[in-house]
Amino acid sequence: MRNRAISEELFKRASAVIPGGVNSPVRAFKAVGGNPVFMKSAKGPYLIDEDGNQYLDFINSWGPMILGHAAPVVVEAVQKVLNDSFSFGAPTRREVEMAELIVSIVPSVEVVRMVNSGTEATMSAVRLARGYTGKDKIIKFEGCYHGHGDSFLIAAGSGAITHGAPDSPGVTQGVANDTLTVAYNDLSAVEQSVLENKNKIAAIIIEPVVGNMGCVPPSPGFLEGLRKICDREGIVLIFDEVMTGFRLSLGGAQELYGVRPDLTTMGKIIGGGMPVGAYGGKKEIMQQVAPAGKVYQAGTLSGNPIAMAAGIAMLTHLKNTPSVYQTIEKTSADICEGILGYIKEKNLPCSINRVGSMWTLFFTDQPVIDFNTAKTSDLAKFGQFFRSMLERGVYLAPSQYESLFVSAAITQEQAAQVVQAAKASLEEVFQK
Ligand code: HOZ
Repeated sequence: MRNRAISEELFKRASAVIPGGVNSPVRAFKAVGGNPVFMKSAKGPYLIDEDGNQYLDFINSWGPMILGHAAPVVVEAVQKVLNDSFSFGAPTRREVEMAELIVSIVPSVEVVRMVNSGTEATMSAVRLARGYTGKDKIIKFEGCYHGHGDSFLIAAGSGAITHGAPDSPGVTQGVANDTLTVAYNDLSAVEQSVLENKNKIAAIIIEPVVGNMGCVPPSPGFLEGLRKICDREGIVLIFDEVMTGFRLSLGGAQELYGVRPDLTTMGKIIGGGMPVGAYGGKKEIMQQVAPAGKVYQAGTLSGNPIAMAAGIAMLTHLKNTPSVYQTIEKTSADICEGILGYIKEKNLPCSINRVGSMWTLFFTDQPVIDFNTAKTSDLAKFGQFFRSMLERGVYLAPSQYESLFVSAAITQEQAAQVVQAAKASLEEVFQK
């Protein structure tokens, strides 16, 4: 057993002054057993904890660290601007450069507004869709998670389901009434909901590839079908690309699947690890945002100059280095095929979903296509697997209902080590 005495001590102190000892529920180990590990530093593919233990990282800050930790290109860009002050509350050149960069990369985005997190982006995009259409209701998909805005904490995935509150207390009935939920990948359920709420739906918001009930890809034709329904009914289609943007391809899931949403929400990679989000889309809709239009949205730190420097460096690097996407695809494929080979050989009740560098090993033999099938997973076995991998120096998301993220910093040799660790852990879990 690894020594984590300092982590244990910090968790004890944290629990006295921070709810649950963590500043975001997904960091807690409640669902997998044990206490969270406190990290001290990270470099490339490795996290190093307060006790000096080293882990190959498959969370990568829940997505942003696509190049691995402390990527020199991002570190240098931040170092260069640190002495120019941290915030102005006035426009800066870097915000213009960032907006131009995003518009040049994300296929459907003509105009973009910077915010500070993915949650802010999704809340703002939905308000905009309501202001633009003059309608109130939204459709979201069961198990999708779009940050912690009230409208989205209905049948929510990620930490909400992990900690047993997919419908959070504190969300008013009025807000809940305006959020309609349907099963992911079920186009006829969407048609039915739209029919029952004719001319009342402002937006359909979706993770085009879900990360928040574990990784779940869209069925062929599903995203295209949503596009058609939205066009026919005058509904704003919002792709939440906070996780998938700049990851599944440079232009995100919308580029990968060739479906253009009306609005896109972004976060994670866009800030290179700094707190950055953005929402953007068709000019006609985005021009409704204040002060161009009347839909109000604001932020003291929006477009923060240090965060913009990190984001510009990250996006510029990705734009100029297509090999990043080849690398993470190959590493992810090698790892998943290696583990899947073992699952088949031993006939284990497990399955893997993968799209590019997002993947989840589910402890169920059912194909996971939506929230209900994700929930057939054996959570106790997942917990055992998680703890075993942690002991073997591999840091996974402490929940079955999360996607893992692969960075370009992982070498072929390290990928092979992860496969070996997974085989040994599966052997332990199933005692075969
Ligand atoms: N939304 C991410 C997990 N699926 C990470 C952010 C968080 O909830 O802390």
